[in-house]
Amino acid sequence: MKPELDDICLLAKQAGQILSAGLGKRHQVTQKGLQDDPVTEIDRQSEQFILERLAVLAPGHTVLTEESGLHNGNTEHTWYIDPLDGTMNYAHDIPFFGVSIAYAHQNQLTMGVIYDPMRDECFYAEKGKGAFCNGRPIHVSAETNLRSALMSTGFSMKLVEMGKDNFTVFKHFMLKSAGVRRMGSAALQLAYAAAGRLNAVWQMSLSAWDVAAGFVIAEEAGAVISDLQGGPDFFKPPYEFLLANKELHPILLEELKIAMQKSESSHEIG
Ligand code: 2AM
Ligand code: CA
Repeated sequence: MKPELDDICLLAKQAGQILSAGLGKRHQVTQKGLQDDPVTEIDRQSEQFILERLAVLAPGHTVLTEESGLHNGNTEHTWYIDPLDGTMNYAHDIPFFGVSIAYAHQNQLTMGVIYDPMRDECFYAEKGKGAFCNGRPIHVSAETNLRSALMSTGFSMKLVEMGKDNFTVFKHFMLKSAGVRRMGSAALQLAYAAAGRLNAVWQMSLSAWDVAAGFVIAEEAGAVISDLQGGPDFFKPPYEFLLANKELHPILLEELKIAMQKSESSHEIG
């Protein structure tokens, strides 16, 4: 049995209240290996709460969470949980972070919820039923001109480890678009693209829990998502993707190819 979307929205909101209640307090910030991958006690409290509720709402399902990893269960039903997306912002009292919860049935992402507790905005979607924010339908933007497009991306130390270079691509799009944001919450940037606030997003390396809910919501809002070569296999490691409306997506893909060639040739010189 799968839970209702309303139940998942309520769960994300309750977890979000744990985050907002803890904001501004002193946190025990520890690093999970890489220097830009912090975790606080609030990440763990939010995750514990979600796991306890899911055990009731979705007993026996498989759950993958950021902080405690894989909880084996029925593989027909899989949940992807980020209990606090944007931990670096959170640990610095920057009020831009959220909770991200996604559900996949037979390995197909079918429900996604992203909740921003600071603005009380709940973004949600179920496959085939449209995307919404607080009850209002949301859509990707209609922007077709790269020069006017506001974009967003992220950088992670993992990229350095993987020998990938997002700086060349970042510079390329900075010069060609209306600007590129680095918002610090991968999930909320996807929700913002779904709501038409951002015109495009690309990332070179994330994790399943960062993107699963955002992919469902953005696709239901009309987004075209591909891997960085334009292929359909974007929900798999390293979770690299390009997301935009259907007019802008092919334009960005061409630019991305040019930028990535520049990046490769700069490596050859360097
Ligand atoms: P987090 O806050 O849940 O860790 C910041 O650039 C965004 O990328 C955040 O959504 C953050 O998620 C995610 N992020 C940062 N470092 C990461 C890493 N090493 N692996 C996966 N996601 C990461
Ligand atoms: Ca997190």
